[in-house]
Amino acid sequence: RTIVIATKNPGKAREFNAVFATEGIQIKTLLDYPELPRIDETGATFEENARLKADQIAAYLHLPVLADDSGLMVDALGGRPGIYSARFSGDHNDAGNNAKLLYELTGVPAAERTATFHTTLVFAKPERPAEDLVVEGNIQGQILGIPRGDNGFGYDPLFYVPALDATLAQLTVEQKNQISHRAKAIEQLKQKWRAWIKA
Ligand code: ITT
Ligand code: NA
Repeated sequence: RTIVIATKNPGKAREFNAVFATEGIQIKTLLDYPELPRIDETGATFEENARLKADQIAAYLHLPVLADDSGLMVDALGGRPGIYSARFSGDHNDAGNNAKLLYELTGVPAAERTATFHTTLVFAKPERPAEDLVVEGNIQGQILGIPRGDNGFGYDPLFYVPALDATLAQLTVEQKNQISHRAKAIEQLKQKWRAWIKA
């Protein structure tokens, strides 16, 4: 069985691979299909953006496609960057996005630096596009003033999880996959798949 993950983000690809490898499901990503056109994320919500990615790639490849749209909501920033997390600093660049986040939170005390990381997943089957599956997952944390850890990607070095006394970048991919926003969404998806296969 092959599923295409509609992502060009190697960090996401690594996490999906680590989960699905143990399930006997083979993963491809858009990194395996460099000829596909870019999908413009013009939606107003995570779900709309994930659906844009899933439906367009499923139509191109005629394969089942799972799309991930994720983002960081920082309470002190009124929920920003949210759906604009990938482009927060103006271009799609982790270092720039993290620098922008630190700058915007200058002087905000630790107790007020609470944040939520969110993932929405949309699973689309090319033969039944109206019957896609939508799931989501969240994790609460705090935005540090100084990055910690070298694992993960994106905002992980700044996203501190108090219960673990670690940032997401201080976890192995297996540890992150026990607790993350993305892992929770994937768990929901697996449950829906089970119900769907039985139906
Ligand atoms: P695709 O659309 O190709 O999947 P993307 O990186 O553009 O890749 P998003 O639109 O979901 O993905 O953007 C989310 C932003 O948040 C982007 O800057 C990511 O690097 C970052 N991000 C997503 N998941 C993350 C995670 O688990 N930990 C840290 N940062 C994450
Ligand atoms: Na996005």
